[in-house]
Amino acid sequence: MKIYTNPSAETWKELVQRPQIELSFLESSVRNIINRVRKSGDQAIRELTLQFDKVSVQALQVTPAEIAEAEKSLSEDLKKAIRTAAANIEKFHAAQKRDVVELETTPGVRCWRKGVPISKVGIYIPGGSAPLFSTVLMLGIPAKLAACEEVILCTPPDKNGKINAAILFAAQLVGVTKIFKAGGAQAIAALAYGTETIPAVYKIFGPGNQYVTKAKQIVTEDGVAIDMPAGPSEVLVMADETANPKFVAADLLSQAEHGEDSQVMLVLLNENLLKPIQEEIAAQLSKLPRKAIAERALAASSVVSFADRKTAVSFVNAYAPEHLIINLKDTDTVAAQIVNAGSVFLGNFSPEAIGDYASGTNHTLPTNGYAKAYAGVSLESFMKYITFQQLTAEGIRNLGPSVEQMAEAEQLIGHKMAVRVRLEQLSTN
Ligand code: HSO
Ligand code: ZN
Repeated sequence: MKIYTNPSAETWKELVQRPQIELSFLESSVRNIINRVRKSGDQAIRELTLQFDKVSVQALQVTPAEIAEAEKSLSEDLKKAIRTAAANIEKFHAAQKRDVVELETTPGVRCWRKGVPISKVGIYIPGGSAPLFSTVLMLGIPAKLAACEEVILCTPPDKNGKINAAILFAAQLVGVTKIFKAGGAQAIAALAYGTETIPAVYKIFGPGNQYVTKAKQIVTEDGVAIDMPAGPSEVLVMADETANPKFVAADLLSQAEHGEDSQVMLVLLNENLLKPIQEEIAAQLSKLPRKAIAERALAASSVVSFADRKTAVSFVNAYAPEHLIINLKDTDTVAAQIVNAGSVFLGNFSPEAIGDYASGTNHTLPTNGYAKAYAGVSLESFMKYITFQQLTAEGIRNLGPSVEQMAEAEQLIGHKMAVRVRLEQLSTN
């Protein structure tokens, strides 16, 4: 880990910058994949699955028999744990339901806003070395609560043409409508444009590698919505002498094991903590099966130490971490000053891992500094809000003249007339 002590504000811009590894051929190869799927549908998916996932699949849709078999293969303990997590995620997201807001802005002018589900949504779950079935819960549960009619899940098959059993169990548990064996940019293209078997959706959710992320960006050109621009996962831990070095090290490592490109940042308010934390990292790292990945992520990460708390908080807000863990003697005071973060974990007993799986909050969060302007996935991400209005004769009499004035000033006489014809009729009655 690189160490910076009281870095001056001019250097922050560089310190908060996440490494950008945009491959030059990325865009053209992703566009090429998308075009193939648009042209040849399922056949293109099969060919690309053979090319990238090294497996030949005939039926793209997962069958009820495959789901039943997956359920049977899982231990009761794991199923129970998944149900516990699902119940908390459901509780937290159900509480985000909003009533219709209705009010009279001017006497006789009634306006209201109603939330309606996005009827067709797609969930992408990456494959790879750690198939994240927890993400199925994080996206499938709010989709169900929002009452989306079609929830389509795509995930790449393994070398045997199978899908991870826990992914299938979680998908079934949360009521995903259809599951398809398709991964990468080709899955995003299928969800955006549809194929013979994979239905097109209006909004696509879920994490993925650079190809998936680029594909999600490209399909937005055609009006398909996406959850948010995604990058590698991140954590920033703030610690002072009240933090437990063992816990801090474990939290940093739990993030680092996600991938070599994971972003790990330690902000210290007491430099004496550095040594014990480093010792803990070394001791715990040696026991991790994903040691090599975590090691590489840590090598690219930083420790920033500040003598002044206010400056430290400003730095954290400038970094805008996806996950923020605060282990300070004045955790609550500092937490109240955080304005840019995806999700915040307070005190020594609130590891990010709990939020990743089971506390109830969503783990699909803005990375790469996007927390300055974006929020994590919530129930609202699966809804849209339609506004309505109805005016009585009294309403248009009250508000019409203001609109006539404004329309005339914008030189839009047609607008003025839409009001005038009504006011004239009312004055003749
Ligand atoms: N930390 C990841 C979520 C996750 N962790 C899933 C474990 N499984 C992004 O928030
Ligand atoms: Zn995680």
